[in-house]
Amino acid sequence: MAEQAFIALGANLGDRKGNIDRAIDLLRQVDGIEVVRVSRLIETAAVGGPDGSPAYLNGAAELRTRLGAAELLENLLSIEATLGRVRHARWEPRLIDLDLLLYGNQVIEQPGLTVPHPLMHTRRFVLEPLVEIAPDVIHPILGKSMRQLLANLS
Ligand code: A4P
Ligand code: MG
Repeated sequence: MAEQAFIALGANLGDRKGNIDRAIDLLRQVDGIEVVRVSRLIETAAVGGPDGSPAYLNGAAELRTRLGAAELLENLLSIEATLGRVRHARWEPRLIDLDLLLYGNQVIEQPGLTVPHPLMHTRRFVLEPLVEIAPDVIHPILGKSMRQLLANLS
């Protein structure tokens, strides 16, 4: 019994496209994760973070997975570490950022894991790629489709 999940991919340091491609390759190698579809990558100005943060490449991917949400996030964090990400400050530039956006229609609130991702509906850099692969998927708390959420960002 597999669950459909969506993740966000972002990078604003180093070989941004290379980092994202490697993250997707590593995801494909995880037993219990199938990468169904990856959006195009778009270049976006950094939102928040230190002054002068470089532009991001952002994308989204659809997964099917037998892993639970917490286990899936652990895999995302471990792929970030494999790619050399070191955490210092919130929203600082990073080689790779993998966020769990949606896990089926589940609402999860536990230490270290909030799903849907709490800021996803406010961010164009998340919604634009997501709408390309999941326009009609409904946000389980807001009850709106990804397409509607994007349209609501004036
Ligand atoms: N965590 C809890 N829920 C989740 C979830 N659903 N997905 C915890 C991923 N992680 C989740 O994240 C901190 C902790 O959140 C994780 O250890 C995990 O246990 P982090 O990735 O270390 O911190 P962060 O990414 O700096 O902070 P945060 O709040 O995740 O920020 P965002 O939302 O990832 O934003 N501008 C552009 N243009 N493009 C971007 O991609 N990204 C950010 C970071 C800022 N500005 C950006 C972009
Ligand atoms: Mg993050």
